[in-house]
Amino acid sequence: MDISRRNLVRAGGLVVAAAGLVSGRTALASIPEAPTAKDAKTAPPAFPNTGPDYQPVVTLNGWSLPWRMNGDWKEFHLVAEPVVREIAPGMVANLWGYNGQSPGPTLEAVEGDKVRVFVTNRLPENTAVHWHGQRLPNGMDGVGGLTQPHIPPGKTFVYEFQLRRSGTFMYHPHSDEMVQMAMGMMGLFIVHPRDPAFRRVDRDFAFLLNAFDIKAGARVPNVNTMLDFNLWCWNSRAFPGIEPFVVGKNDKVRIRFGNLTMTNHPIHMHGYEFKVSGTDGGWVPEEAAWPEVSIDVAVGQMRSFDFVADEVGDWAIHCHKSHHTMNPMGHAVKTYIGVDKKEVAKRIQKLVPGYMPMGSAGMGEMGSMEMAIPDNTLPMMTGYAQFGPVEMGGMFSVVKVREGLSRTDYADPGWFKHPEGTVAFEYKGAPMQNPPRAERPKSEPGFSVVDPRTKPKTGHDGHH
Ligand SMILES: [Cu+2]
Repeated sequence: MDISRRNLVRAGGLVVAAAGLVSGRTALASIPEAPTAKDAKTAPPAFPNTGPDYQPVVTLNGWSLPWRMNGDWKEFHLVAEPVVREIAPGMVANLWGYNGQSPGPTLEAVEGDKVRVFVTNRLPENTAVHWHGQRLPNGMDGVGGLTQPHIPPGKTFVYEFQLRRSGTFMYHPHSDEMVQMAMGMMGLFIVHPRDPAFRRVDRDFAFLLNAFDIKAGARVPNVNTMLDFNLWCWNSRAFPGIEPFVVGKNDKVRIRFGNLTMTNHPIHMHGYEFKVSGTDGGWVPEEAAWPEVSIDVAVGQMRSFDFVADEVGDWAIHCHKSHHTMNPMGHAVKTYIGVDKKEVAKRIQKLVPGYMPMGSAGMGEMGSMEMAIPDNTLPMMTGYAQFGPVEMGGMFSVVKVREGLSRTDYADPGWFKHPEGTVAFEYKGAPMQNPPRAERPKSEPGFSVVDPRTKPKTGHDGHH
């Protein structure tokens, strides 16, 4: 992660000499620096070196914005601007975001903090920033036209409020919202509890769900799309571009996510039951946190769940809507399961390079097919792991739980080494008694249709 900055300390704030309570406008002689990120790697957690202790979040394929202290105000600077974002290797998109990336950087602060956020508008149109879920004075709520004038291009506005409760929040425009969110403008706002021991975990991950409609070969999202998106993303990344969740065995883990797409997403994690610990309305009391293996997150909602990572392995985590674990190429094809199209496909491919029939045994074979696709798009399902193609795209990643990781080690540990005898294996014993239909002799009696009228009464069919 390349975060350009001159005088900001990565893990904390530069303390500016200004004592006592700074009352709003009087101390705004200078504007804080606005660091930018140039790539989509996951930044390591930014541990605080001033103020109360907390376990910082790890933003998937993202980063947290450094701040500076000005008196007792924590100052951040967001710059709304056009950005170029890699969605996954092989595809970049021209989006709008903040500080060089979409989503913008994660803001992290502590319950009770006074935060001052400078927002500079480098877009070609007005914007405004809404602090989704926060308790704040109405005039700081960021609804352009309703609670404040829109921020015109070239201008900087200042938001000031005290963080009244801890939890998982987000920020997004409330100004030409349909266009600006479709272009990728959004970010996470994590407020940590004042008491560092409260519901503390060892690893705390966060991401936003977002979706784009970018035609093959194009780079700019279609902002008028209502439902038919073709890129289902976590933090503007699609599998295999989404980094894994790297976790140490027996770590307490929290995963937080918010949904800024136009549909709901049942987020499913393999290998564990987890407890739903928070919504954007706040913490679910520990005794009321309910167990799940999938939790649906509706549009505009945030959810967090907690678990103890006591099972090592490579555990899939994904949206359970199967079309949301797919990338763009190939959705327009017809269904031909059961039809052998190999020969005809070869002939069509001579005329139409890149022609792709849907698999005649399913679509799985597409995952391993070397297929010429147009520039700047992604194959429908892709991603390789140690046993072959994963046949997934979109909203999919892997929770990699390993023994012996240091507390701050988030580096991808590679694929899980399964203990001997713990991987599903091919049966090589005696052949089955009822072989698959294709292998059955035509004369096999078990094949004949039983006429229900002549079926003998068994006495167990429930009527007399
Ligand atoms: Cu989904």
